[in-house]
Amino acid sequence: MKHDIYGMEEEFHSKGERKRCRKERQVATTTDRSKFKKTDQNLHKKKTPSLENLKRGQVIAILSEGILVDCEGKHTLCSLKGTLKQENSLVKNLVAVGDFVHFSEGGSIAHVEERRSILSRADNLSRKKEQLIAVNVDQVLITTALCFPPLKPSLVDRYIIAAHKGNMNPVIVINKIDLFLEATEEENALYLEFVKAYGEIGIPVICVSTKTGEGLEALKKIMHGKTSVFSGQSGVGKSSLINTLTGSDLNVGDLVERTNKGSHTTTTTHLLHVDGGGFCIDTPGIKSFGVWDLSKEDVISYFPEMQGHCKFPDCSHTQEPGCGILSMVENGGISPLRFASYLALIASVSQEHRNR
Ligand SMILES: Nc1nc2c(ncn2[C@@H]2O[C@H](COP(=O)(O)OP(=O)(O)O)[C@@H](O)[C@H]2O)c(=O)[nH]1
Ligand SMILES: [Mg+2]
Ligand SMILES: [Zn+2]
Repeated sequence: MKHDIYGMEEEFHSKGERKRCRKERQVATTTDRSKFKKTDQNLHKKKTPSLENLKRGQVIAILSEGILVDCEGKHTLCSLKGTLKQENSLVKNLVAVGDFVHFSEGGSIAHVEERRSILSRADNLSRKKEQLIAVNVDQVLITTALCFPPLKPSLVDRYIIAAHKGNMNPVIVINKIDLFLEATEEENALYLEFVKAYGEIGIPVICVSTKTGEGLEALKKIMHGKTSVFSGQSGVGKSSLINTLTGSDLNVGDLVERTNKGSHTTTTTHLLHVDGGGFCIDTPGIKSFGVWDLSKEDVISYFPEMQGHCKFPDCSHTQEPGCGILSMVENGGISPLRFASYLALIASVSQEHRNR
């Protein structure tokens, strides 16, 4: 598996395993009510929602009017039941596209099923809340453009970390490769270096163009039978790609012509069928992407190519003389793009700590 070359799979599972055990213990203690009085037991019973007479469906869009749920092809506009709303204060939105929910005839969601994967980010404003982008997804298609807007490796690395943390595979999609002839020398050099750097760490990179159709078959193949979420900056061509691949009619924005600021044509997240099997999710462009719940110590674990190369136990690998990682960067053994991302992440995580 591609993932293994990256060296993350094993670590990921062991972390997941630990989490699962912890969760099981928690569940065991909260459900062991034997030491409580009978009245207390009855109270507890009332809180557990009964799923009788409820329909099961999947959230396919979050609209301003409500939560759109698909149940065997029939769409129902739903809302969250009051009791659900108070449950978890650390999460900004309790339901996300991809969620399997149980709802009443009138459209009241009483239960959200456990998720197998979660793509989330730190909420823009407070950074103290987790914002769910999409759930129950197999892979994150981290979408970028060769240029317009410029390729941003540090943003790609944040998405890679979020994908691994949330139990999904990252795949990089570079769109607009038809612009190679129009791009500047620097832009093309960055593009070629980028493809090499991520190829070396074992993350699939697919170069495509919705204009010429190049690479679309390879993208289709990787999406086949899976649920994929297209994420990345606004204007890279996520909606254009999805329209081309699914024949849907999502709004496409003209980044340069419409406004100077960059348009945000996609404002809601949508889940769509892929021909021949699978689903894909379009997401709105976001201005900044902060990885949720990432500590300074965690950062290095997402850079497997840097591990085991520094002999100092307390080294930050940012400036220390004699640091093995710094000398590898100097000798070209570690990609300067990846190392720049590492530095940027360490700096932003330290900053967030100070702001707390
Ligand atoms: N040159 C070029 N432009 C593209 C390509 N794909 C999309 N675009 C343009 O990029 C702009 C943004 O596309 P859109 O799909 O709205 O991007 P999104 O914000 O990521 O959903 C639109 O003007 C598209 O026509 C491509 O492969 N090549
Ligand atoms: Mg869009
Ligand atoms: Zn070091």
